[in-house]
Amino acid sequence: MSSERTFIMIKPDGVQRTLVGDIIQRFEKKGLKLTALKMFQASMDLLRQHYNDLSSKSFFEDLINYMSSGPLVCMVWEGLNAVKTGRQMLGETDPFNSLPGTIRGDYCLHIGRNVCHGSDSIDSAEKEIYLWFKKDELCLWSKTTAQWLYE
Ligand code: IDP
Ligand code: MG
Repeated sequence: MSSERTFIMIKPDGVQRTLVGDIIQRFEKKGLKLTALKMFQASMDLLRQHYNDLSSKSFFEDLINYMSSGPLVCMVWEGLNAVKTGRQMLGETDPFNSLPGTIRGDYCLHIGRNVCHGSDSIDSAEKEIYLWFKKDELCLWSKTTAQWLYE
């Protein structure tokens, strides 16, 4: 069984709009394994590192202000195809293009308030996990239901 991991982060609008429980439940029900979880308000510095590849975009400073405006819920979810599965569950970057049934399709309207982040590749997932978590914040545990999730 693959142990791919992805970094999922509920943004300040997701926290304010009381979507934390629902978003966690979606990942839990899907069958992915939660291996790290923490809530805190990030510095602009950390967010600038996280969104480094977007630093030339016109919306970059607004994005950093938005993301640092309140607490975030940071998570690591593990399982088969975790990265692509996470992206499918999120929907498209612009909620308008996101199908109903996805997180962004169900819960938001505007690209600048799209409630949740998910890594876009295995490489960026590994970088993001170690940007946001210390090694000892990751929990190693076995799911007793694994035999009912994987053949
Ligand atoms: P992603 O979150 O779906 O991976 P990215 O292109 O990596 O999308 O952009 C990161 C975040 O930047 C988006 O989730 C969104 O919050 C914000 N963003 C992206 N494009 C725009 C835009 O055109 N206007 C405002 N905010 C944007
Ligand atoms: Mg992205």
